[in-house]
Amino acid sequence: MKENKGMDRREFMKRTGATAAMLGLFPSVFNVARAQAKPTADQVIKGKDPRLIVHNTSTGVLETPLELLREHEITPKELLYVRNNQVLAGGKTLEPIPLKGWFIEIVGLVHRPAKIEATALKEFPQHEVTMVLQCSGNGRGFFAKYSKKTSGTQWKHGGMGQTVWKGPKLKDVLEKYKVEVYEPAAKFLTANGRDEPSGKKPDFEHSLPWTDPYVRENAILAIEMNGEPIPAVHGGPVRLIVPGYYGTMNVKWVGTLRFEAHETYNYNQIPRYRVPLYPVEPGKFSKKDYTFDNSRPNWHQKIKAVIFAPLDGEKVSAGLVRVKGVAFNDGVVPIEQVQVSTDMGKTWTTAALKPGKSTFEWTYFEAPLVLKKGEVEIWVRAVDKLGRAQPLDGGIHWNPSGYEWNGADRIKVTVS
Ligand SMILES: Nc1nc2c(c(=O)[nH]1)N[C@H]1C(S)=C(S)[C@@H](COP(=O)(O)O)O[C@H]1N2
Ligand SMILES: [Mo]
Repeated sequence: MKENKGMDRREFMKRTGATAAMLGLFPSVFNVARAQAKPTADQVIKGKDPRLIVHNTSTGVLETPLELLREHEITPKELLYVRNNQVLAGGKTLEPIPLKGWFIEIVGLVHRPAKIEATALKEFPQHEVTMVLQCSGNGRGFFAKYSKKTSGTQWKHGGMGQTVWKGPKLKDVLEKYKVEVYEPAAKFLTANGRDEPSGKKPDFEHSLPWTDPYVRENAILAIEMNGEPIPAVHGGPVRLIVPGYYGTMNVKWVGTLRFEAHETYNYNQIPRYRVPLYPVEPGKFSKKDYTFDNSRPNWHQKIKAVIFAPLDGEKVSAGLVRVKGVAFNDGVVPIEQVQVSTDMGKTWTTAALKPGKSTFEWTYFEAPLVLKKGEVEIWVRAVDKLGRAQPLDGGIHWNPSGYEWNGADRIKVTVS
């Protein structure tokens, strides 16, 4: 289905304003309308909270400010960030899309290709997972602060949320329909949604490693989010969910699943959504330098901690200050420790942890600190049970598109 792109509100105001001015009609009225025309989140995606940050009005890219994100253990659909590279026709709403009439094709290196109507997914045992959904561009804006600015949406920390997904496991569906994936030839699972690019850009799709047990065992063909049919904008009626993988790999509006020997050559798999395998000099290495051998896709999420309180720039009273936030990784092992420093990393205090029910969830941390008057920097970093930690200077992982930011979180507060 091709999306009828339509004009966004600002464009509309500009054009009608221009036409009106040309004709000499009520120019003052149109000028007022033009000044007020920056659309709010609810005008970009129907049902969203107007307090979300609007990054892109045409496809719909919305960020959740931390002061709203921290209010909920499960991010409500009205507050969850949105990242659309392209949109399903009629998909810019929180309303659901019916399962009936929605088909998923399973093709490629398989013995029996299958075409399944989404209604059949309800008949399988249902698996529910609570997990962090995070854009691999989340935190991209910090590369500008610690290294060199990169292209792309300058996300702060709000390109993430905690979500609950439910549906049958992909492996159960494959078994029931006797699909029989040819192994070991089939090394990648490529998912393509029914959304289509509006312009000349290549279609959005991604390949995941079928050799990874976290894909084979945990992949879900989700039909519910947060206990309801998936809102259209979040990929309903069926979304591929792979806990622990970056949001981009959780392909929305799933229409086709292909088993293949090679990663897709699609523009969104290479050079987009990749990072170099070795450190590169900021500004010297560019997107066109990526090959399949010198880079990898945004698959497993890197370990990260984000401070929810106090917030950057906040004024706090001297004395006891509770530093709070969340830490998470790819869910392969639990978070082992979250450490907090107020002396630029010379000494560290260990925070108390409250893990989630599964390793794919946020682990909450809290550290009581005694702060003296003045400007104070608070640094936080997480370490997991595999010893994977956050770099104190996240800028060391600079990459041309600014993916996978995971530097120690550093905020400044004024203590008075
Ligand atoms: N079909 C499709 N799936 C997609 C995308 C898309 O544009 N089309 N965007 C991806 C990206 S980059 C992210 S971060 C997440 C965002 O999910 P959300 O909008 O539900 O928060 O969806 C991913 N899945
Ligand atoms: Mo993303």
